[in-house]
Amino acid sequence: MSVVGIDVGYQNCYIAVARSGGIETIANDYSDRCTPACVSLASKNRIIGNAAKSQIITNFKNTVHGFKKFHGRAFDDPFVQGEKPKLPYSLHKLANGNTGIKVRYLDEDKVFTVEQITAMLLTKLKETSEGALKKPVMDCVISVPSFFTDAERRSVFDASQIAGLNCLRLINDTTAVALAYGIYKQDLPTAEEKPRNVVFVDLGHSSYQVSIAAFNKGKLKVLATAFDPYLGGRNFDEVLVDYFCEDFKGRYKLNVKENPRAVLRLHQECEKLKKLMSANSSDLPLNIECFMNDIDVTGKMNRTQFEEFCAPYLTRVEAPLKAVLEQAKLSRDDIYAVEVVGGATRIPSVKERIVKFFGKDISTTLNADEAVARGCALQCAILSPAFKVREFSITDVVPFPITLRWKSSTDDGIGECEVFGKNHAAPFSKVITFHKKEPFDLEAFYSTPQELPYPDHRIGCFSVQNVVPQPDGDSSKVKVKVRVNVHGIFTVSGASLIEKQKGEGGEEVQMDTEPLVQNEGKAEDQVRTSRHTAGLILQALFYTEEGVPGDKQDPAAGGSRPKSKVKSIDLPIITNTIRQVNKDILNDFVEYEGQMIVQDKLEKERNDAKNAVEEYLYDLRNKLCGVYEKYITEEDGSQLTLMLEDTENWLYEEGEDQPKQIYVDKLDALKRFGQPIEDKHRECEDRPRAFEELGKKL
Ligand code: ATP
Ligand code: K
Ligand code: MG
Repeated sequence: MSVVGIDVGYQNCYIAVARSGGIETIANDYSDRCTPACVSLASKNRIIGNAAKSQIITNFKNTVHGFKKFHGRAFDDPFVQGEKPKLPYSLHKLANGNTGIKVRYLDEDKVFTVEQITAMLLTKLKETSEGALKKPVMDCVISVPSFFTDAERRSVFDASQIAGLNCLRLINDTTAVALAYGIYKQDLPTAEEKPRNVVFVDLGHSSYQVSIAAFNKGKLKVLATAFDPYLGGRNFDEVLVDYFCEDFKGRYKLNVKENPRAVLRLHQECEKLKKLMSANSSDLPLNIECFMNDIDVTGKMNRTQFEEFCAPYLTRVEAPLKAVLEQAKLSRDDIYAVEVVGGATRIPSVKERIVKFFGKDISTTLNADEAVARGCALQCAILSPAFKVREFSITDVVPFPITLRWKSSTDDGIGECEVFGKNHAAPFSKVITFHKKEPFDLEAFYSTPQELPYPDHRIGCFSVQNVVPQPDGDSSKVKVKVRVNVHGIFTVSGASLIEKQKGEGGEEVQMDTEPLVQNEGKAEDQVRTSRHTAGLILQALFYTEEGVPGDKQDPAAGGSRPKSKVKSIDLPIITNTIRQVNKDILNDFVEYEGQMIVQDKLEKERNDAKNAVEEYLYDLRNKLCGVYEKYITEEDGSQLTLMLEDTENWLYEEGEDQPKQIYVDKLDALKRFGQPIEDKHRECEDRPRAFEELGKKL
């Protein structure tokens, strides 16, 4: 069983694999370890990754990129509406209000969900890893931005399922980086010593994430995360594009913005220029031939100008650095190192600002592009029973506080309780006790909509079913287990009704407006194998230390339940989470993805069959005027040459687009003539050689 880690970036994806020798990143069929997050739909197949990137300009309406931020978002979401006019492809409102992507595929208009598009990308990444590893790949860990909300995480998770992957964990980008940093460190402080605090900074193409992790031997604990979800390399590209659009309007009288193809080309050139400016402070040229209306354009810029134009974005580098320190209640002196990753941290001014803020040099001991994927692969190896990895426990944080609301059954009031505060440890389970006579709904939402980089603060509704009063008419005690799971997703993972037994008497009765909230030791997350035992004990200690309002001992929770007296009945829960498609639709997507994979495979085989005809034809023709010349009569030779010419013409006309079998037959027909000549040639080559060998033996 192989395990892989996948960094699905807004622009760039990386795959890393755990092998006995360590972690390696995998190169794709273009010998590139970076696979562009790009999917192009065509009339016979899908083109994904590097090949799709070269379709961005030629097939712009059907080449989808920059879709990562559409996960879990409504079509009416202000962010989506803001992006829409800038996109070369069309968005479409789905029946459930989600964001769909409209393209031509197999000569039909098609709308795909963002989960389907990401699944296509994941399918490609899966195939790349399977090709490199020569075995099936299922188990994986996928990275997501630390600020992704539940809807966004569930959407990415669904995409992994559509692609047939078994995602063991959605891990936060910066947590993956922290793991890749910490697991190899031999000199971390012991459990008793003060932890080593390290800041991780990731500035990618679309977002900016910062976190602080505290390291001790064998463990890392994320203390806080901060972010600017809308700051990344793409903003700097846009500044350059806007500048040159104005510049070209003045100097060439071109209205670039109304020509999507020109805008896309300008984008690509501006990104190149931006990267060059990172290494070079002098004036740098921008040249595009035949840009618009057959006009060649040129322009120039230098780093000082760039920094001036981008100042509004560059000043945003500091705020999350400040915020993360404040949340972690640490000062700059408490920071042992600042590790930066992500492509956009290569911009000198970004680096300078980070250095200046912390008053210390930044370390770049990690591979800025691959660290996230490597961390994902490490996490996958830790979670997989197939691997033995150095013991290392990871505690992450909840990025936004979560509140539960329920309707009281005793009066018409609404009950509410914040179940997970900001930066609460995750994954984590809690048990809440209610006293109810009838089924009830729990609504979960983020408590602080104003700090959410997402316009909808709802998480979902969880209906606890089959609740009945006790035989004596009293309320029943209902224990509900809520958790932020290993993916950072909130769930109501279980509910049970505790039946009073005869002669029990004296059972404490609680008002259901003030439910009992209890922490629970980590249940299923880390117990996979015994090698985690030490980690588990640390975790358990940590859990009981952390007090929660209303936390009292409840004899029925946490394993020490008195035997015989209490009978507990599991209650079904109906889960209705925001923006998530139901299981049936998801299954349809799984099936459809399978069909598209088959279609791509057939198309590839068809193309291979066609290429085989072409290759054989050219090869034979070359040899007919060369090595084969003496094995064929002049007459036969010219007849065969004519036949090859016919086939070549056919390939460019009628034969351009035929079913696979036609090409296979064509090849056979050619071989019927070619093979005897080849055989004769081989025989004559081999005969002297055989004599030689014989001679040696004698
Ligand atoms: P995200 O993390 O937002 O999902 P991503 O992971 O795809 O995005 P990265 O691969 O980390 O993003 O970084 C890509 C960005 O880094 C692009 O904007 C790219 O132009 C920029 N970048 C890469 N190299 C350089 C460089 N030398 N100078 C400036 N910017 C660079
Ligand atoms: K990336
Ligand atoms: Mg990234």
